[in-house]
Amino acid sequence: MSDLILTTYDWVPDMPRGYVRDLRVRWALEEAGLPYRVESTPFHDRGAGHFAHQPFGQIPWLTDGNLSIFESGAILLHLGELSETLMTTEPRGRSDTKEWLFAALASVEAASQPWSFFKFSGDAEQTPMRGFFDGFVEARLKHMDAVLAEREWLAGDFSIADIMMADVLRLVDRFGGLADYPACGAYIARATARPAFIKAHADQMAHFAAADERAS
Ligand SMILES: N[C@@H](CCC(=O)N[C@@H](CS)C(=O)NCC(=O)O)C(=O)O
Repeated sequence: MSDLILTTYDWVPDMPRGYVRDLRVRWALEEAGLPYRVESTPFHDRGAGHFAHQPFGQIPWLTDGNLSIFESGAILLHLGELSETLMTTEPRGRSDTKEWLFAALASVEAASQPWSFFKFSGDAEQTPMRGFFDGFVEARLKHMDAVLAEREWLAGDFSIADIMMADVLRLVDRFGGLADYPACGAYIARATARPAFIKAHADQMAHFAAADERAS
């Protein structure tokens, strides 16, 4: 039996399927060819056992033997330590990978997540706050587009930084937010064409579809 166990919800509503953050972890595990299994925790009834692994009652978390790790960024860093396919051992490339992994979370997702909540909720009212978040995400995308126009992957070879950045940008794309940023769009297209992404995505969809079947 594998030591690596990824935990996700047993079920989620249709809307987030294909975008639930266990996908980042599945993707990395598939890229690295590391053996793992997936376990479920209840979406509706989040007990003390869940909070012991993830203090906000969220998913994903990964256990590796006696280690339990939450936060998708920390999980990807952990997997990067296990596999040169995910993070080079060369110092400059390693530093670049970490830099861009954090940039994906703290600079791009920090802007894109509140923006996507507006889209998600269908709130199209042009309030000052809405305008602020539109400008916030546009400022990040403008610079990401310039960066991605010049390189295939963020830190030399494909890495955990690309898994994170592509997954963050994918959600913006879902709501049509990349129309003016062709290099970002092309980057997502090449990242999501990778067999490891295709498998990870299909596995997540199948996981939640199986929950529907059990309930019917
Ligand atoms: N910063 C966390 C965010 C985790 C997160 O937002 N997970 C979502 C699923 S994609 C979740 O559990 N949502 C349910 C909730 O927040 O109650 C990470 O990257 O792991």
